[in-house]
Amino acid sequence: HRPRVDIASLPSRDGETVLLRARIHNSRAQGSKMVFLNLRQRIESVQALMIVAPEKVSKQMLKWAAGLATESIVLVEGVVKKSPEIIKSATVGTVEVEVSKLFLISGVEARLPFTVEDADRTEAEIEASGDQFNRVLLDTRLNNRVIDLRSQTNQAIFKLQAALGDLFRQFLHSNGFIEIHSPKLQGAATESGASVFKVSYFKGGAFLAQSPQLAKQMAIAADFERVYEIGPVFRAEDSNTHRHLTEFMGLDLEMTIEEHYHEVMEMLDGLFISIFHGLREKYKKEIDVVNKQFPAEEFKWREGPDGTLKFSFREAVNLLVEDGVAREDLDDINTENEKRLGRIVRAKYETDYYIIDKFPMELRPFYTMPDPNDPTLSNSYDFFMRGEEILSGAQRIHDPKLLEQQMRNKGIDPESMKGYLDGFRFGCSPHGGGGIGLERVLMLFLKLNNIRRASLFPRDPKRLEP
Ligand code: ATP
Ligand code: AMO
Repeated sequence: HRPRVDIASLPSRDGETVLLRARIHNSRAQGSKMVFLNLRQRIESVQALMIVAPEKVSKQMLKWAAGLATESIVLVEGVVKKSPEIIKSATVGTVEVEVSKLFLISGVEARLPFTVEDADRTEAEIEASGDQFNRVLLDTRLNNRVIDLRSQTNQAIFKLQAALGDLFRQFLHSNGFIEIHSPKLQGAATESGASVFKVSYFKGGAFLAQSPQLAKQMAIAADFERVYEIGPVFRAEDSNTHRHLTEFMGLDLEMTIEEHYHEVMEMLDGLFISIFHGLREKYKKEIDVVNKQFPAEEFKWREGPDGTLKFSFREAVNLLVEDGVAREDLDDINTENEKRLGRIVRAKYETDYYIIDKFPMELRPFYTMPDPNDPTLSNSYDFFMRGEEILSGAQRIHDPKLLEQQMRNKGIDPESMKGYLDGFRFGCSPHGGGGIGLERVLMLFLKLNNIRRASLFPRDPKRLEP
């Protein structure tokens, strides 16, 4: 028994007889004596050649192999040979495999809704083909997600998604954070009552957590000092947009503050910079694969003496006013103006990544710390990529009396959050944190244009399957 090898290793195996398991990406018979099988493993593929030869490959065997359905999984034994001509295409590499044996591991019983080749086709190729039916629409992809996910683009996207989570963990571990797991079944809403899913819970009801907000603050009250969580977040928002999901992956963290809430902002900034570097440096191959289908200007961020661009909410409003937006429309910055701001910032400061600080208090949740110098403002911040929000965070109120008062101001009954409030009544360090949407960061880093492409099996107001 030979060990099975990966397609990626074939260029270094010239002349070897190998065994590999792969899918038939496509096949093409040439007369009755030869068949080309394009074999695929994740983002790798190789051309296999089967030729009728006495004692080795019979005519019947060739006919049977040529008739195997696209997407069948086969086990192939063959000799690796440097391709006679080096064909410059991502799907045909520098070596080919001359097949001596072929076994069917798993066949395809149903008719494919589209092929993986279709799923990977670029806009340029579709335009060139002159056939718009060659384009696989997003809904068709999501309805048949298993086939869609086999595409090179998706294999790369989800490798990058995993890398993002990994880089998040690595950075926080090296800064003394510990991972926590907070309950997703809750007795009360945390962010705002309007966007919470209610589920039946024995004789009463429960809510699905809209964020680990209360739990991560309670972990601080319990002296964990620095905590993070990667977990699902549920939002009952009927937002049918390119950037809202009803369930997404929240990357949350919370930490104590020594002197100033900017310590938290700096930690979060360091986190993003290390994620951007990690992705660009260790996953170039995957980024290039995605860029083929989703061409994008390279994501830009600033480093060096100036560091990440930071400005206040008021300065953000001024930038928009200078650009012609009416000041009356800027009590809050809506999605359209957020994007406009992204374009202004890119043109003026050459960055796709920036931080807005000091949001008006009335725009932020009850647990946000007011600015001690101006209580209409808050010690809070949002982080942006390409003009869209990826993180929201703040210093939190740790004084139980002020917290109760803010709850009442926002129409929340403090009795409904007694366990949380107790944490502060028993004493709690000054602290702050932030929450990041994993799919948003991935979508914006790669410029995928739709958050659903960054979610394995996306959930939105109209989709609960597959
Ligand atoms: P977060 O919820 O994290 O603050 P967000 O970007 O979702 O992040 P929200 O304030 O919840 O911010 O979202 C409201 C923004 O999304 C608004 O700017 C609004 O214009 C836009 N939005 C929400 N729902 C819809 C919708 N159904 N159609 C168009 N835009 C929407
Ligand atoms: P917020 O509600 O702003 O803050 O959420 C934090 C981040 O989560 C992402 N996000 C979403 N992603 C996909 N679909 C959605 N419907 C959606 N809503 C939000 C965004 C956003 O920046 N408790 C605070 C965080 C904190 O203060 O620590 C919170 O949940 O990227």
